[in-house]
Amino acid sequence: MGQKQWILTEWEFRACGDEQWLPATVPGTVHTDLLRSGLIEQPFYGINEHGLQWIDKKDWEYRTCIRLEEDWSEVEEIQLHFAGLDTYADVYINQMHALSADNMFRAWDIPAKELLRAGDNEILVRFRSPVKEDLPKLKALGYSLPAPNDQSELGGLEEQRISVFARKAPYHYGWDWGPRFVTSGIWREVRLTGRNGVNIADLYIRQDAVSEAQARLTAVVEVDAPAAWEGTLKIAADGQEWRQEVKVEAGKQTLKVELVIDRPRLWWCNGLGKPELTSFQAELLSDGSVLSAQEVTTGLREIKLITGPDERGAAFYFELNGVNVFAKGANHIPNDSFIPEVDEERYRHEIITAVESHMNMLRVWGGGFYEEETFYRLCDEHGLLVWQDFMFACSMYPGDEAFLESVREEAAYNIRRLRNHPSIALWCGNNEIDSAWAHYQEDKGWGWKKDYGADLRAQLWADYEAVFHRILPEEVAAHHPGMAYWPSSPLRALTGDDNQHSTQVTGEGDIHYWGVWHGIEPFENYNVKVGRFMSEYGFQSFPELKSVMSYATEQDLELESEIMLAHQKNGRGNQLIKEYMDMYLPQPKDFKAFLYMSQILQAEAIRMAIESHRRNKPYCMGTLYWQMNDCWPVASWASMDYYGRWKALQYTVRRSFGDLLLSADDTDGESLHIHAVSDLREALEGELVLRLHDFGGALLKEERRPVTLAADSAAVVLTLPLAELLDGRAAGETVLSLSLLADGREPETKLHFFAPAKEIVLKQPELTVTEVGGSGGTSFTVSTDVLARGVHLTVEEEGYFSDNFFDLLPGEPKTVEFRLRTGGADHFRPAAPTGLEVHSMADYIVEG
Ligand code: BMA
Repeated sequence: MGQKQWILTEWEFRACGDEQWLPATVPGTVHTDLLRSGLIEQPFYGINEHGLQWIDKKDWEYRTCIRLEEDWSEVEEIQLHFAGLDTYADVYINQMHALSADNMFRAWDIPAKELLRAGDNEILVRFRSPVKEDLPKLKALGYSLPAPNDQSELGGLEEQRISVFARKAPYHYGWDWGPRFVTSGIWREVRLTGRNGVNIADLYIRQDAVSEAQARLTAVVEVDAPAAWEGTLKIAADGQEWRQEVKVEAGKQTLKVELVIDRPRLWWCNGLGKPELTSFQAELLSDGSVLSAQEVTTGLREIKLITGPDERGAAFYFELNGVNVFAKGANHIPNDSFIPEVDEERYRHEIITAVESHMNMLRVWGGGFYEEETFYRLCDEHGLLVWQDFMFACSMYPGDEAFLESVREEAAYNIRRLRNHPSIALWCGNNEIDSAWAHYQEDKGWGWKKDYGADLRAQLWADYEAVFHRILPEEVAAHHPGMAYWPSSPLRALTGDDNQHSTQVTGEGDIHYWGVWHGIEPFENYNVKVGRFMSEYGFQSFPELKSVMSYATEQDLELESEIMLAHQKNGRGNQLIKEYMDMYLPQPKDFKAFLYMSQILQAEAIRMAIESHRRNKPYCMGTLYWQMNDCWPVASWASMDYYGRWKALQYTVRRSFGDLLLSADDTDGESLHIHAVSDLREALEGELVLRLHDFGGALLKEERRPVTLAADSAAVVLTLPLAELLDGRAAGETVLSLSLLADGREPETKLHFFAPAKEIVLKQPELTVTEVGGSGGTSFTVSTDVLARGVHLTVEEEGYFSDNFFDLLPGEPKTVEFRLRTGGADHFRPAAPTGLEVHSMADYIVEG
């Protein structure tokens, strides 16, 4: 076959104008190269971020030397491929200018045959400072564009917010959970490819109609031929084969082969079935020999976004292979400020954490970047649907021709790169811009419009429409036909003439509800502010002490210390956590206890939200909390911190996202309503067991009731008047334990308290942890003598327990298993941990 390939990994770098070259890592960034050369301090430590802002004001250059043997000269075509350049880069091959790049989000190809020679060749990539490059654009525009998350002051640029001019990851400029590190560098692979003869440039398995009975597909094969060619195109999958005699002209062209597969193995998302994958091979054959071949792996499935008016507003939900999906998941942000640092293991950790938390969807949010191949492959393999934003968030963007053309290229490139992934469920134009600008309602939005006169307003909206109502949907239709496009999240309707404010909830479209947190509304509002699809809502907490100590010292351990404020990017964040804690929880005894209590608080907030969203199925058909992960160690909305350590919230999510959910609600003050939610595809017969206890474990009452849960349902299965249930007992001294028992299933359990945590008097429990015989030291039974809340098991190893941060009653011991983060392919493996300790809320709060 006529193809050879060389991945270029040996590079050096320096600041332009410096003498000395230093070793570089490619893929990588300037910041991490400076760190490895010992020239800067660890960027995430303390307030080092502030001292590293000079890096983005300099130009940097990278070079490599490649020695081409004689045989390369026989190659007809040589291509130098940059999978990603961040961002304003010029490439020189043997001092000859070969490329100017200006968009981080796309790949660049250089036809290099004429520029290379046998022997040594120098490739030099020069990056212009993104700050110096874009300041003149702001000046030329004559007015500024809103970009509230751009931390320009921290970057030494005062009010000059230039992030919107660069097609570069928005969060690099800072966000309300992220530091400002405006990177430069060769952030994805560089490849030299030599080719002879006809070649398959791209293979796309278009899914035209897929059902249990049959999959009708089209193999769309892009062929690049140096000269006219005739031969056979063969497609093979799952033991089936399709052959077509083809004739191509010189140049690029697209060939299509129709494929029909009967009774296909369907791809299902987590919870609904197995995520079956199918590989397709395409070959160009001439007299029986293979001239060029490509393989793609996809999953056969039909995914639809159902929107449009219904009797209660406008629907918004996903249908997979004809089955309605209640979306359970989170918003994903980049896993690092320095993207190339994220290896496969870290991606696996995130994706397996999502799967272990019973999620079926992640949203790749629009302020980050179009994720790496590894991310989507893992989502495919583990049955996670991906809501994919285009990379635009919380800002207005320029609309000049060059910008629009760059956006079009970027969109086409990424749609084509990702379209074979069965996980991709939706292309969404942007994050929150439609609602922030609120074009059709003077008094709505984030107040941006008032800074502009009528003409500029019209201009900015026209620029918005060009990208989000024209270019992006056109590119999706052209390259990923049949896939849904939604212009902005949140949005009420596709018309683009309506929007909302984030503390209001309507019966239409998808919703970001930030009344709790940004709007300082009480947690109880989660019970009533429920929309058709909750694509964002969230509450912050601190990471655990071990993670905090990666950026702070003992003396920094204070809520308002310089370091704690530097690692809290949402202005009032630390104060807000404290205010809400004062409302809902007992007082923590010190700052270390505050860290733990902040996690309990966050978990309680999001538990309430998730339960409320799920109780409201099918009115509400999705719940994606903000946010799954972090890009550095920080206090944020994440459920798992930068180091992948599960916060209390991750465990709560794991408990709250199962196929079956029990949820007890007594907010009307009169009755206790017990809801049962089932995401199962068949009905379930079971028994509901209710046990009323005091906190010393005495059983006050027990009741058993048969229950039937319809397939895919949410219903109140029992309502009990509170007065009768409590029978004169104090609400703050009584707890109800609920279990749903069904054959062949682990019981679904839940404790319901009748009073807020703050009003419950906790006694110091005696917690006993015993190893489960025969478990090889991996499993433990935890029991207590009095009610223990937020029982927290810690060990030295990284990993997670099958449950943690749970409430425990005397007489109802709990068995948990430790699962080690192995670093290998068997990501979480049951293992015997060391240094096991157990604590509970009583250890962390001020007594009495
Ligand atoms: C939403 C997100 C992010 C932000 C988060 C928390 O607005 O889309 O922009 O980080 O809320 O404020």
